[in-house]
Amino acid sequence: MQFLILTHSVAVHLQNNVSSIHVSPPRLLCHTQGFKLLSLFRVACEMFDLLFFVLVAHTAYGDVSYSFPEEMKRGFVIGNIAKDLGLDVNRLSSRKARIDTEGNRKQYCDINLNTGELIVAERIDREGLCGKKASCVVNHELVLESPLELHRFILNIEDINDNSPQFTESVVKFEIRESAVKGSRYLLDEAHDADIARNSVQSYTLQDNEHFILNVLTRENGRKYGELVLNKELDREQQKEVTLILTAVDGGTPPRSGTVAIHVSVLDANDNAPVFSQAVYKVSLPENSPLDTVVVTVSATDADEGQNGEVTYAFSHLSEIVRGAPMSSFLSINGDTGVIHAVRSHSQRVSSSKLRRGGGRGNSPQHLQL
Ligand SMILES: [Ca+2]
Ligand SMILES: [Ca+2]
Ligand SMILES: [Ca+2]
Ligand SMILES: [Ca+2]
Repeated sequence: MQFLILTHSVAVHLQNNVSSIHVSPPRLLCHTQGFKLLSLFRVACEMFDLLFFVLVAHTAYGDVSYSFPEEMKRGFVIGNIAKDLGLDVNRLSSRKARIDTEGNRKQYCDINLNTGELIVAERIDREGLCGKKASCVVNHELVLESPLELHRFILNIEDINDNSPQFTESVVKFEIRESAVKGSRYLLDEAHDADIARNSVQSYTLQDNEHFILNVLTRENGRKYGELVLNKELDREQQKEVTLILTAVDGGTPPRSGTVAIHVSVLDANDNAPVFSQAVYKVSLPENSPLDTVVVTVSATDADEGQNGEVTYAFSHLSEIVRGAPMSSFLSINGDTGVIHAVRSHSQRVSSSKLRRGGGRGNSPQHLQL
């Protein structure tokens, strides 16, 4: 048996998705000559060979990776790749050192042949390159000639907080009935931030206001969103609209934020009864007033909206007997205008007549005492 020294064998080493292909330095191979070895010895010999092969590939070149932030200017020094790979800086030019990319990918860095430094050649936008991926890795190769050497290396692009949280719309509209109870919840749009991890949306804040508080929730994927919670009931008659500003904040240093306006239109509920302009209308009528004399015009208003605020007039409980006849037989009211007429001369003999019972649209009517 003898050990032979072989040169320029090609070694390939794969580890952690990083590969380094190079012409290996001289390595020892277990070789037989002149006599037959026992098979056991041969196996041992081959194992030794394999172990040595991997060891050399790993320690002579290893895998080089560089981490640096996105958006660095051209010329930014990433690291000294010649030094890191143990290459002779003085021979970089003569060996035509150059950076190659895999496939058609853009070349993001270059090598300074005088210093061996790896420099940024092209602006790198992490969001454009990797989107929401947790790690953003770009593979490049350093190629040298005479003899041919090829070193793969990794650029690990770190996120910077260069995007603000944004809402899809600038204004979000809600219609909430004033009868909504305290604790009612209204889902809010999520804000998006193109950055990742801490640099993406971390929290929301709601402008201080009388009616709503904000509840911030986290989805299974870790994304945060909010909901409005009614904390004090609305009153359309007091305030028809509520405008709030919702702010999304990321966790960068310094933090960035984005806002959306929330417009709440308060819808009506029939929570007001008509109210007469006077609690009591006192009218004096001459005894012989003719028919259709206008006795009085009553007026009531209702603070609600639409049908809930429409007022109609009618008598109720006019059963009091006056001069042997019910009070209702003396008076009639126009349901729309509130004008009350005398329906008979007060000098006439009283007879019974029917009057409508009082009523208003919507909720219970208010009654008027004449
Ligand atoms: Ca970014
Ligand atoms: Ca951000
Ligand atoms: Ca009403
Ligand atoms: Ca109302």
